[in-house]
Amino acid sequence: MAYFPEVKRIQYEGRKSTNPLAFKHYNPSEVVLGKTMEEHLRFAVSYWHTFTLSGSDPFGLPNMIRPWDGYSGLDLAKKRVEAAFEFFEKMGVNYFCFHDRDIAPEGDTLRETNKNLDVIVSMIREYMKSSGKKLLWNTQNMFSNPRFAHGAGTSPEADVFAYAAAQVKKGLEVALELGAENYVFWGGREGYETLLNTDMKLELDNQARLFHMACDYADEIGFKGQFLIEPKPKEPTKHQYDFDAASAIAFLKTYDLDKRFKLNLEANHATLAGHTFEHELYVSRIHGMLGSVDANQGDPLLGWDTDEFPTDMYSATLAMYQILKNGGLHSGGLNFDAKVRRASMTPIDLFYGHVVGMDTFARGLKVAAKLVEDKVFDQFIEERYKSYQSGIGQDIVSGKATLKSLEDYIIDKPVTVTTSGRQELLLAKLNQYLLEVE
Ligand code: XUL
Ligand code: CO
Repeated sequence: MAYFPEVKRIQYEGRKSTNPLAFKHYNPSEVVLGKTMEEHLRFAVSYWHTFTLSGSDPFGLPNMIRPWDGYSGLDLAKKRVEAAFEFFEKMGVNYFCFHDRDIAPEGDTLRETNKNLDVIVSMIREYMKSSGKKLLWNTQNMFSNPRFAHGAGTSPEADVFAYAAAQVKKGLEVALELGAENYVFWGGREGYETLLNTDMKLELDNQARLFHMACDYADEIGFKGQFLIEPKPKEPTKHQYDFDAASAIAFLKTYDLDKRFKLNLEANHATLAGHTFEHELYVSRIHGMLGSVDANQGDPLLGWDTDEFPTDMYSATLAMYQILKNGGLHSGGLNFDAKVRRASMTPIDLFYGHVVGMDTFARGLKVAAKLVEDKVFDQFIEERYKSYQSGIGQDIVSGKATLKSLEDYIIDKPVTVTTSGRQELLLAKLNQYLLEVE
């Protein structure tokens, strides 16, 4: 059965195409800087936004019109799997991502829930085998169920911690079975609402204990995927512990987890933290921790996680620039943690959303590659820091200089700064590349 009969396989038709169901920039086999676009971009579909969520929000009831409407329980879960693999095929996307609860319904006990999960996981495994589609990452939903109201790994209740641990254990078994290339932890409610009732030190220690248990269990069962933490500053809690890349890295280093984890950076989480997307990618990259990306965007006028499909070419270009500087995403990819707007309720909107997201990043890749190739910013940056390559600057970076030696050097020397940072010039160059790169 075709769940999306109105759509054929989306093809690349080039910049001049007027077909809304065709790529204008994403040409999977086109080679950019020695790799195909498909290899660079490693797009993934988010199971939750595309197949599970219903359009409900705090003010409105479910309203999405979906070909699996009318089914429930495991039957619904099965229909969604069938539809999902048709969608991946038609979109030409090779990867997908899910939370455990996206793919199968919960039962009354964890044992029952795991049984439901097993049914759907074996179905997914068969579909993966026949289609060649791959799991970029899976994760556990430890934020929706009422038991996680105070957090999961950071819950004040030991039974909730135990439940979370068992859920992670099962998640890792699923990851192993489906050959997940990464395994994600997003701390949905791992944070606090008020310090008046919170033992932050115990919560952070416990969170780290859970992560260490996950590493140990992965070793025990032979799961080799990359562990990722996905930072987010707030929502649903007022303050989340993995606030941004810098705080997640500090946490990982404090608890001796930095060799096992990298980060999954999401554009809309970056902006919620008051950073640009490229800032978060840059911070992770220079610490060797840029693992994967949740490609979406927020709305500058709204203060929450709107998870829109990425259409901002400026941001996508600067993101791809950081990714290229990282030597690519390695086992990571670009996961569309993005949903169509509530008013875009028809199935075909799911295709429009992915087409524009993929084209935005494909175009970003092309422009970023040219910026890298032409060393547009590198040359300027090298020149800007030239004073550290010789003389006193070299003494500073080599560790030879001391406060005393620097005082001796500078005490009688007048210091003025007259070299421009040339920001306007550099932004003009960026615009020129954005508009003119073929
Ligand atoms: C929530 C969010 C999650 C994670 C996975 O803001 O981004 O969907 O990507 O749990
Ligand atoms: Co995300």
